[in-house]
Amino acid sequence: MTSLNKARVLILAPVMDSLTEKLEQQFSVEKYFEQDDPHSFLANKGKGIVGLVTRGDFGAKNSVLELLPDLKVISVFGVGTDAIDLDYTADKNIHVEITEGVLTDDVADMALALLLATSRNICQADQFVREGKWQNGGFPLSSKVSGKRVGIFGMGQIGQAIARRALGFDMTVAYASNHKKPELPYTFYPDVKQLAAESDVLIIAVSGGPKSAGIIDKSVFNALPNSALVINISRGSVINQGDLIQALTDKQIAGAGLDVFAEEPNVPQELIAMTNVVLQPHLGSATHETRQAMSEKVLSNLHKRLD
Ligand code: 8YV
Repeated sequence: MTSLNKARVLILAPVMDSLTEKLEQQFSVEKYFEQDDPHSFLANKGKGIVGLVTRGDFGAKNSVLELLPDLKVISVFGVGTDAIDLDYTADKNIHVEITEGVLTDDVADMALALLLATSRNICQADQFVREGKWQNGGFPLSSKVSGKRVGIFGMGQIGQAIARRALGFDMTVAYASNHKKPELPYTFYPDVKQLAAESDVLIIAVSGGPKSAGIIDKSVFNALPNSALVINISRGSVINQGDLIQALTDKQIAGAGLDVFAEEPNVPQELIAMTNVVLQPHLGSATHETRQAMSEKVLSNLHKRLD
């Protein structure tokens, strides 16, 4: 295909270089984020763009989509569609495709890594050794993970992968979600507060977006035991971040492991100052293998709708 008859695709936010290269080979690519005046660029050249590539955390604003009258597909590098108005895209017949399936394991692994790191004080103990403090005595005891009760909020693919891993640690698994999944052998609670009351660890694995925004608030932190840990690998928006900071400050919960935040990449100073909190810069799916698989899926999802 010559560049003249290649489908026109807009990259909204930077993605991996190797993916950008492949997109440039297979499509006629324009980059929104490199434009001096992105609005005028789209107002002049938006017509004829049929594919859009964006990241799960970045999404696509309606103000951008309105300038793409011929758009057929948004290919998301990720599984989150919370930053896309799905009513709008449905109304305009724009397909929204995600990198489903390929990042489940990594995100579930991250949930367990955060759980282990938080319970067993892995980061603090690493620091202790590096700072030469071991010479002066041992490190304080931590909390056991195996055998504890894990409550998983959200039982989609990622929630189920976390549950399978937790079983490997002899944990008791319960969950809260919109619907009971009768095929799963775990205890179901229709309400996350009930789940919290019965959990030593609460792992947030629900999708982001308006329906889940701020659900994990002070009423949930009140319901959790004071020894509980909260792990979030989903979206920062699901937790009321102010309530979380208060619950940690008041020792209503024992610690938190967070891969996602309300306003990334900004992390509140209060969380940074807490030693019982493990922080990650949204790395759930960030392995070579998975990012490669996600890239391939972004490309195949575009071809599925544009060829
Ligand atoms: C990615 C994500 O980190 O899948 C998602 O929705 O948030 C993550 O897997 C993100 O899309 C890439 O920046």
